Amino acid sequence: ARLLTYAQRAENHHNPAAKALLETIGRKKSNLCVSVDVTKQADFLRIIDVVGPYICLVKTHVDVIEDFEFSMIDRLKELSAKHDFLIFEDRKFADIGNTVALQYSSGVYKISSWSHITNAHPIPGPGIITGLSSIGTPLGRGLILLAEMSSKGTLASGAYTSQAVQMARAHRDFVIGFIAMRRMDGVGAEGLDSTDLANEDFLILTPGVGLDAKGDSMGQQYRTPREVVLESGCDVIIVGRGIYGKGNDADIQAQAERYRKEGWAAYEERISVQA
Ligand code: UP6
Repeated sequence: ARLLTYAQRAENHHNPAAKALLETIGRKKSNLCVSVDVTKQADFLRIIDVVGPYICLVKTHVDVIEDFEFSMIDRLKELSAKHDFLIFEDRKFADIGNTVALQYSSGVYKISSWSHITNAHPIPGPGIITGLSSIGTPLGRGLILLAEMSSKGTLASGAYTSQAVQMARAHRDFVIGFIAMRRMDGVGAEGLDSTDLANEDFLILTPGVGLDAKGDSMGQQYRTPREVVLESGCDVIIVGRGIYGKGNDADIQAQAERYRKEGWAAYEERISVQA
C-alpha cells in the first residue's frame, strides 16, 4: 500500500470515513491534517477557515475550548463543506466499552454526531472497539487506534504496538488505521496468511511533525514531513503548533501551504520508487 496512490487505495476501502479521507487527499493533493489546539471558539474557527483549502482533515480537542457552545460545531461542519475536509476529534478514548460508548455519543460534545474519525487507546482491550463501534458503525464513522505515540518515553512500543495492530485486524470494518510513527505492515503478523497481509491497508496518521523545531519542553518530538511520509511510509501528517504556534502565527496560510507542499512532495517521491 505504501506504493499505491491515495486514489487507488480509496477504491479498496469499504469503511465510509476511510474512503472519504483517501478520496479527499487525492482530490486536494493534501495529506496534511491540522491539529487546532486553541482555547477560544473564534480562534478555532478563524484558523480552520484559513487553513481549510490546504488540508484533508482537521483534528480537534474540543474539550479545550473555554467558551464552547454547540453552535461552534455547526460552524465547523459548514467549514468542512466549504473547504472539503473531514473532521477528526482526537478524543483518545481509554475506558471500558460501555463507558466509551456513552462518552462518544452523549455528554456536552456528542462527538459521534459530527466527527468522521476518532481515536482510542487499545489499553482496555477489544471491548473499547466494540463499544465505540456500537455507536460509530451505524453512522459510517472510522476509528484510529494509538499503536505508538510521538512523545519521549512512550509506553506504546514493542509488544504493546503489536497487540494494538492485532486488535485492529480483528475489527477491520471499523478500525481504519493507527496513530503511529511508521507503517505497521507486518507488525504482530507472525503466522498470518501473507496474501491477507498484502491486502491489508491501514491508514497511518502521524503527529509530531514540524519543520522548524525538534520538540518542545514537555516531551513532544518532531520529524519532518519527508522523514514521516517518505522514509517511514506514513499517510497523513498531523501538524499543530508548526502552523499557528508563536513565531508561525504571522502567516498561518503560508505555513499550511508549506506543510501541504512538503507532505505531498514526499508522497509523490514515495510512490515513484519502484519496488
Ligand atoms: N498527538 C501527539 N502525539 C501523539 C498523539 N497525539 O502529539 O502521539 C496530538 C497532540 C496534539 C497534536 O494531542 O494535538 O497531536 C500535536 O500538536 P503539535 O504539532 O502542536 O505538537
